Amino acid sequence: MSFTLNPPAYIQNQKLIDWVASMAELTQPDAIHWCDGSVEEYDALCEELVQAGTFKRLNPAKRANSYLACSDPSDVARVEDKTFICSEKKDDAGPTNNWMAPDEMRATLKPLFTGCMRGRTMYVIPFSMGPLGSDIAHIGVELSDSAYVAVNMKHMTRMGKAVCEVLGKDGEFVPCVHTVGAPLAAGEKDKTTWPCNPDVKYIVHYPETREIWSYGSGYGGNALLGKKCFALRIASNMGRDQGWLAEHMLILGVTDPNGVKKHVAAAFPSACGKTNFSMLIPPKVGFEGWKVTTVGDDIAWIKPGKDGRLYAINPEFGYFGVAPGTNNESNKNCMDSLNKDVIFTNVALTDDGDVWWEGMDGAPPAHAIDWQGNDWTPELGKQGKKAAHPNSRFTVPATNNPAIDPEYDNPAGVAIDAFLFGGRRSTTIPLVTEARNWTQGVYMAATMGSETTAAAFGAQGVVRRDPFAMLPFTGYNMSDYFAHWLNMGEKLTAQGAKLPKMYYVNWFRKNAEGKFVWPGFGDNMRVLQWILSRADGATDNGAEHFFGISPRYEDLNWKGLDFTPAQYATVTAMDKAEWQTEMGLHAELFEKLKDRMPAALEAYRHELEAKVNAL
Ligand code: TSX
Ligand code: MN
Repeated sequence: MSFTLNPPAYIQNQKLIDWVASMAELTQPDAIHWCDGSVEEYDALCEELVQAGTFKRLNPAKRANSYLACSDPSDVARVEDKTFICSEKKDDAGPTNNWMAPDEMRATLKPLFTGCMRGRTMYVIPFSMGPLGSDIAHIGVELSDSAYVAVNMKHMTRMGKAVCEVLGKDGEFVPCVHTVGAPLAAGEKDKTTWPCNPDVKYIVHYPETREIWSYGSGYGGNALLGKKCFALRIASNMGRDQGWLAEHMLILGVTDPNGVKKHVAAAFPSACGKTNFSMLIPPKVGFEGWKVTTVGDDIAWIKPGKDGRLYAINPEFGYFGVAPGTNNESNKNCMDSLNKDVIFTNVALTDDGDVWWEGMDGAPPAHAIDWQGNDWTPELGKQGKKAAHPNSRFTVPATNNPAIDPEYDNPAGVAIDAFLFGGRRSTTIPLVTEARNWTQGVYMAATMGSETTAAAFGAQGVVRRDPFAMLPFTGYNMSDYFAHWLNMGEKLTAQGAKLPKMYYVNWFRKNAEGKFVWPGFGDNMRVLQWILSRADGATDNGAEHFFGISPRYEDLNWKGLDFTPAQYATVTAMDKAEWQTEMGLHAELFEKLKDRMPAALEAYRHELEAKVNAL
């Protein structure tokens, strides 16, 4: 080998050292860089990326300590059709995942990974998902030949030396190997500022051996392996085996004027405004003294405590959020988080060295460089040409959020009082419904659907089922995942624990003219207030219907908002014909998942169907 392994003295874990040695032998990098997670290291790597042309340094007077990277046009999103769950048995991956036998996948990947890091540096990136040393947290180590990945991992996770100290001599870690899949011949230089493999991509998970192998992409969830790959796909397997939950949920805290604080965890499919909801600012009028704080915007790891309550941590340390549509109206706290220390990917560059994206406040700039390096003007914008890619992103530490929850780094997590589930539905699903019990809540989450928005992802306005917002992220059989949720409920109930209540919400009902009726955003606080009153034991502020319990008009706080009972009727109406269609779609989903579908859910589906038909 042309390099020396040379691990720093603070790395005491022989298993880690041996694994890095064997992976270096396989991938044959020119050098190995053990990331310590320091600011000096971050600055040096960013400078290297600037020199390589991958990063543009933004104008420090506009965006302090911030950079813009623009990717290869072929490498702009997660690649779900190249994402595999390689369990020994196909049925354990289930009908919603791509599957290949582990032996076959290993044979496929072996030649691809052999020499894949030639001409590049292998970064050894130790990271903790969750507060250091928390007994809900877990450690991973990512090997990557991308400095872009290393600096993004510093924002997105707790990364570096301190993690190695927690790992100690015999701590366990999830091994994650990532390559852009673009080895260089001796003396060859990159011809592009975003090396990747436009033709071959694999995002591979071995759930039984808890390994992640990623080939060919440098983007987001394909490359920052702590996030979707570890914290959801592998962790969902760990949670099933160990009795906890790895969920695609935001976590927020709500403090009332008396200083009483509660916490909710909420699962929404993509394009429903999860990050916005996690940073919600309550209306000024009617909610004096109320405060919402962010624990996390994307992922929750949730574990029963000794008292039987469910405690949640955010395994991440930063936000990797979609830029377009983010502005001071939709998410002021997020905009304020983005004033410094940001890595932007695939947004537009303005002439004064700042960034811009569609849906930012104010008028668009008269001229910008679009994410592909071309001149852009508002005129081109009117013709439909986007300055920022619709999936363009910001990466920023969560500590930049002015509304970060004081408990965000508490190793014990926060106790969850309510679970929210919700998709984007222009019809059928009312504003908010409380499930009468755990099973009915699991059914609501399991049958959750959302209307597609981005034309890039197929037809618009079609309802796609996305159980628990976990369709792309459950690392095992989806029906087994439902069973795990039911089991958790049963186990905790048997221990005498009081389970969080579950709610199905929908901010996206439209009227006959196709206009959104519910104001959404900060006004969702009105729904949250009702939910928390229920979680607190209120029982006389709702009306029963076939699907659950919803607030009557007079049960919500309308102070400061002009919203009529007629408008309320449009966002809460439940139509028999619509629900018959809905039940038909539930039946389709259950047919697909029938092999291991828990009987309790199938029984409840029949019960619900009968109630709908009797309306
Ligand atoms: O994030 C959203 N939330 C949650 C906020 C806490 N969005 C944006 C979704 C795309 C990511 C929403 N869009 C929400 C919402 O509650 N509601 C809507 C629909 C909507 C859009 C615009 C308006 C109202 C509702 N306002 C006007 O038309 C003025
Ligand atoms: Mn997500």
